[in-house]
Amino acid sequence: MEADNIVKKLKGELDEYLKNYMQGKGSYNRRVYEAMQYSLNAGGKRIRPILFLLTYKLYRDDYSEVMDIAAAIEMIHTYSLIHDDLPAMDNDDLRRGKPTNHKVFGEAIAVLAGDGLLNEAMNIMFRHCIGEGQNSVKACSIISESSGAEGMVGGQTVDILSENTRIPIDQLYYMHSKKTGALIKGSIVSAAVYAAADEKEIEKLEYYGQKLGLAFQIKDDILDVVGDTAVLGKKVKSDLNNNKTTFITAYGLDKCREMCNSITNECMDVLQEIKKDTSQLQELTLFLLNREK
Ligand code: GRG
Repeated sequence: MEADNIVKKLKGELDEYLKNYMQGKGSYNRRVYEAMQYSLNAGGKRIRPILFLLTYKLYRDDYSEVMDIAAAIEMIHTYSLIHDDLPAMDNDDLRRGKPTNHKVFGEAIAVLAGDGLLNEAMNIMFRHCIGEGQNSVKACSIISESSGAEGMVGGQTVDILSENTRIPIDQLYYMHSKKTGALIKGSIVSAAVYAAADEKEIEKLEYYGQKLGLAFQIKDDILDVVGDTAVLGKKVKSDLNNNKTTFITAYGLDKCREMCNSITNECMDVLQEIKKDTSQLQELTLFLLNREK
């Protein structure tokens, strides 16, 4: 219960930070900020920055000193959703319960809004690192790499190339470990590195991040089949309609539910091995397993 309140508090603080961040920015270019704000403030769960802040909080009390990096992570995630929804990619009309960015602002501005968010995230991280020590640079480099061609962009590339084909299981795991998993794992590991956790604990958190990313994706595939558009805020059966190989097409719904449970248990086990109070991360892990959106 207490942990739940902390997660809510962090989400509230992130929402506030992100809402204020773009306020009053721009002149002739104001439209791109409007498009960036539109998606940024459309009601995301803020899972990745919350994971970053909770991990940082295992080792350091004052998480407000890294709130800007947490916001940068959410900007990267939001950019990826805007681009993923474009007609050239998944061609979706609904995201976070609202018309997708290109439906409101047009394709050209939506592309630019995504680019703008990614660049703004990098600006924030560079500014943060000026005058800080090596750990801040290492942490921001982990976040940047997890978003790039060896991370999220790489996974999305495989996803796009896999439409209308049945891909082998190892390629499915590769795709998701990069597309969804990399930024989730990166959010956790970067925070531990920044907070100077010891090597053994960073390894455990890396394992936790990897497993959590996998459970998150399997759950996402389950929700795509059994979820409710009104609750999810996005179209369901999108994978089926785009003729994609998913964990559901590979293993079936029941097995996926079983896998989601057992991988979540692995997450809980490794969190319990860490000699810090991981109760807030444990709560969040269970919340992700049981989420309906
Ligand atoms: C365009 C480079 C590029 C990458 C896109 C994230 C992504 C890669 C695509 C989204 C497609 C998708 C539905 C992936 C499944 C997992 C996922 C990332 C779900 C959305 O994240 P949530 O549930 O969303 O955290 P909110 O809206 O709560 O932030």
